[in-house]
Amino acid sequence: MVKYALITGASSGFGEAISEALAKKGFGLILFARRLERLEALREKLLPVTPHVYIVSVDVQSSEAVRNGMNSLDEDVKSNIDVLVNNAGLAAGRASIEEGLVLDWEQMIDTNLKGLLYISRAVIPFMKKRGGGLIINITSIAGKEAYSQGNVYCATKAAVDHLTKGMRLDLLPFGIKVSSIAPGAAETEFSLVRFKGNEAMAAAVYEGFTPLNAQDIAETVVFIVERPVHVSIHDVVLMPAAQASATTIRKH
Ligand code: NDP
Ligand code: 8X3
Repeated sequence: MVKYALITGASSGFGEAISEALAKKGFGLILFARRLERLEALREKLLPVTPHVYIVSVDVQSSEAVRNGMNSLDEDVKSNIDVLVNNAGLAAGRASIEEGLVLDWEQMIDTNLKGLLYISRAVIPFMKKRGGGLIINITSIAGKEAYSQGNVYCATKAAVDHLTKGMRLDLLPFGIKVSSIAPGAAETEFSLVRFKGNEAMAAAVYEGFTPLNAQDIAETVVFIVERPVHVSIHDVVLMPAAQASATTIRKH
């Protein structure tokens, strides 16, 4: 029987790298993101590794879209979800609290926090039924430390950090392990999204030091997934060697 990993935000960055890494470890994949053409390209790329790839265009901000996405999957696929990676997320803008755009706030809260809740609520009953599973929430160093003009993004990630602890308590009786990974600066499409397509501003974030890359996070996911049943990794803070805190970076 194929075991499945459901990965949100699989169309780019960490999610794409995690999908590839888990496929190589023998998992079937259920991949959620809004951009279907990206998911189609990833499924094509993964075909030599596994034929068991289900792609669904889902905007996790909508509880109805999440429900429909789950309903579109065969029962025997949903019933074998062993790993859920709650990765979909974004920072929208960087502004002082009184100047932030309400639409940006809503998108971050609806995606990073509420989206993660909707997905978890949809998947957990299947894990309960099969008697176990593993949930990995992608948080951030921004959830451990607030930084200037990061306010709402930092708050959503701090909320997910705390939510991870609550989920772990609630899911303990069902043998479902809950982990989080809090990365520091990693070069993906994250900054391009944050700065709304401004390539120069995005590139400036990673100038003068070596940031993490998506592969670093994927390898950490694989490490957590491969622990024996009796071991649970609660939280990993994964930083570039050049970054000592959210805002302290040694540049060369
Ligand atoms: P990317 O922008 O490269 O990837 C983000 C992914 O999230 C995309 O696949 C995107 O897919 C998906 N996504 C965004 N909004 C939605 C939505 N409403 N519904 C479904 N999917 C959505 O960034 P990263 O890979 O870097 O980010 C992944 C996670 O890691 C995020 O939660 C981010 O906050 C976190 N993180 C990133 C760090 C970094 O420095 N890069 C550091 C710490 C944490 P699509 O647009 O197709 O929907
Ligand atoms: C992404 C890393 O430091 O830009 O979560 O917030 S940071």
